[in-house]
Amino acid sequence: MGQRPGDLSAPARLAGPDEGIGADELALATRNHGLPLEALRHDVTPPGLHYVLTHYDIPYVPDAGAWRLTVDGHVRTPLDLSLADLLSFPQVTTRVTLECAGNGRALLTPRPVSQPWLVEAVGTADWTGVPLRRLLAEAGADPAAVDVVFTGADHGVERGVEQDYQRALPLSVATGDDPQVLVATAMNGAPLPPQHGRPLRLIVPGWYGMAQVKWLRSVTVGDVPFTGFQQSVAYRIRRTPDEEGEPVTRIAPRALLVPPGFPDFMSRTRVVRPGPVRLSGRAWSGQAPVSSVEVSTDGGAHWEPAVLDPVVDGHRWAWRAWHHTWTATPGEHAVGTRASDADGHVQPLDQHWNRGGLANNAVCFVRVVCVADACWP
Ligand SMILES: Nc1nc2c(c(=O)[nH]1)N[C@H]1C(S)=C(S)[C@@H](COP(=O)(O)O)O[C@H]1N2
Ligand SMILES: [Mo]
Repeated sequence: MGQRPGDLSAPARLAGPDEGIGADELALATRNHGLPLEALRHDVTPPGLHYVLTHYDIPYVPDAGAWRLTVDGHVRTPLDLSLADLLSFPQVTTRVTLECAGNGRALLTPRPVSQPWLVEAVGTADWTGVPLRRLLAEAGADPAAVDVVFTGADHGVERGVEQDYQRALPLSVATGDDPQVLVATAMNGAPLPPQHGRPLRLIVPGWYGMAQVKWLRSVTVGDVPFTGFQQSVAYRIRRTPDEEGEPVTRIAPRALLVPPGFPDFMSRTRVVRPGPVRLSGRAWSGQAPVSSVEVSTDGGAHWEPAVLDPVVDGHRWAWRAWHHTWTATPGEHAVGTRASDADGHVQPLDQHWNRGGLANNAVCFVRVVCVADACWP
């Protein structure tokens, strides 16, 4: 008997009580990098600093001109489009904060063994492309259809299932205008870089990363619910292995801090001087607009309101800046922030643990040591 792809995958598992990050997790972490948190200072994340997550390999696309995007399934007229065809439609640019649903996973106890994100799986870009609803209207999607399935050009095996990366959206979301879903061909005014989906990707503002299908090659309108691996096995909130679980959809609120002062190389502990320290950062939610940000410098015992900057130029799907002045006193401090949104969602202090380590938006604290003077050996 030959080996089958299914034999290659280890089953999903949780790390043991004192089990450190394994070589398998490290291999994923070096491929899938986060946003260096000091880059939270930028409204739009500079090239190369946006987080990256790719399940399999980044496809090699030497000639974007040869790429085809098909729109088929339950449609009146199937489409077969080149990049040039897509660029002939009216283009829309939307500033969007993307966050991986696994952000915060490695902070959970027990830790689900997977891409071990701390809190840095986030970034903001200006995405330009054709509204998906325009393409679905052009093809004449059946209004009675259920799901629209998006297929990427990347291929792999995951937990024993060989697959193309595929995700679906309900037809109402795919054709909706709040948010307006884009088939994006540009990131920050330039063609998409290979790691972000060259030459085409889906952008679903407000939804977690798994919905943002990169290297998009087909859009298929279906009359039955999509049950592919990334929809019905992965990306579901489950506490036990056997339950059906809730699907992961929109981004829960989160605020993050630009690490104050300067870091210790290994521990990343921050060092500040006594006196006023300007704390700043970003906050976002895909569920409703962010309504407030609070800051604690004592590990969550007391909270003070931060100043939340206005939404910039109508960019409602992008993170917002906040700031707060803290008077630091010598000693050790645990500095954290939490966001609330207009629908009453507040970042929890306790983890909402689930087996996939998904949508963990628990507040996290940064260790800050305040010392009066430099005193180096
Ligand atoms: N084709 C394809 N699209 C994909 C993925 C993938 O592995 N293959 N990963 C998804 C996940 S889980 C995330 S978090 C986002 C990351 O987008 P980025 O790398 O541009 O930040 O892409 C999504 N789109
Ligand atoms: Mo992700």
